[in-house]
Amino acid sequence: MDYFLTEEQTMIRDLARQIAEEKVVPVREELDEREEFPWEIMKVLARSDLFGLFIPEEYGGLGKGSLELCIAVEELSRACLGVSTTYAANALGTFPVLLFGSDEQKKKYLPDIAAGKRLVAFGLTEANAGSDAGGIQTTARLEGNEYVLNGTKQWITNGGEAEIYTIIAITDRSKGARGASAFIVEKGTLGFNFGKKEKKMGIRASATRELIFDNCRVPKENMIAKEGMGFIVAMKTLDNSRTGVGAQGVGVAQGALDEAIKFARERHQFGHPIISFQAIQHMLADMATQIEAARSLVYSVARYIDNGAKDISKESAMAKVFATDVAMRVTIDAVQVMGGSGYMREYPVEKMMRDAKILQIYEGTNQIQRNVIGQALIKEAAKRK
Ligand code: COS
Repeated sequence: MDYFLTEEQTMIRDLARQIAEEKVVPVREELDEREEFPWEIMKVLARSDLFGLFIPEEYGGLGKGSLELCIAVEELSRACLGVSTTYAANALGTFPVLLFGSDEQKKKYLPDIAAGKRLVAFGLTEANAGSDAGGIQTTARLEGNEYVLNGTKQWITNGGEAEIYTIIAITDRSKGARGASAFIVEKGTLGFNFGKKEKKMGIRASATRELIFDNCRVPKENMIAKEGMGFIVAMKTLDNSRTGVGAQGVGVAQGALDEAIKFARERHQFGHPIISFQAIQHMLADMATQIEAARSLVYSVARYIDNGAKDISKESAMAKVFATDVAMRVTIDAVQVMGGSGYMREYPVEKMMRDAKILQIYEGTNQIQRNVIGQALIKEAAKRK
């Protein structure tokens, strides 16, 4: 379907597609096999200005919005979700500064982020605070002109590789969700260390590590927004990034459909290419229809955000939950269409299916997304009364 992208949006799509096809596809299997962080590809993305897409021009970026970011993420995801996760998690980590940072913080950090010189990671999750984000235990205690951080963040994408970390920690436990605050912590700060690299089912090119804070002192100026606003910073950050996870779903599903169609045209059984059988055609038709519906929703929500919508929680949760459930179904079906070959590592759909699973889990499980949508429906109904 033609989404009537502008000339610039089409250029961004074509550029990201070209990088995906020329630089990502040839190495994705090896990156997955070796669980290797895609530094070379990150350098290519940096040289192509793709890290600056959503960063305002005054801070060295291209000043584009959510739709452009989604388009780039979709194209990278079509080739490799491990690579696109590294890129998208960088945006996730940047949103707290972009949405709530002071002018000084933006001036200090955004130009390097836009240039792809320094990667970013977002630290919210802990061992006992996953879906229950309000249950975090990491503390930040004010001592003179510094906050002293103690605690451990778990499963942090880009952990260890990123230079800049946006961290949510408790500054006043008695205040519940209103007692959390957000901080910028730079790699190399005394008392800030990393756990071992996690071994994952999929997205194995991306790096996932613990962040360990042991009396880590950060200057007071590194607090993002005001004390007590950390939970809001985290929720708004997730509201803004979840559409991008939806775009990852669209991308990986499209990649899997492309592979399934290619295979079905080449594979012969009973004297005919299997694509001539209605059983296969119906599966491909369902896959294609679901992908188009997911893309339409993701692009619509991205445009909604770019047009200045204030409350985007429900819509971004819808884009995330729908597109990522589609991604799981479509990648499973791509393996099915390809049969025994689909199950073999020789073909990329096996990896796509493993990779897709995380989309239903990270940045809020799909059950949490349904909770967010449900709560919004209740609020809307109460307003109408
Ligand atoms: N935007 C602004 N404010 C929000 C918000 C949002 N999207 N969501 C919640 N808030 C506010 C609420 O209005 C409430 O404010 P008050 O204290 O002033 O009433 C406060 O934050 C607490 O909200 P709530 O009571 O709904 O919090 P819960 O502890 O019930 O948790 C969920 C809400 C489950 C939605 C939240 O914990 C969540 O998103 N969990 C998933 C976390 C996640 O995505 N983790 C992924 C790891 S990061 S990659």
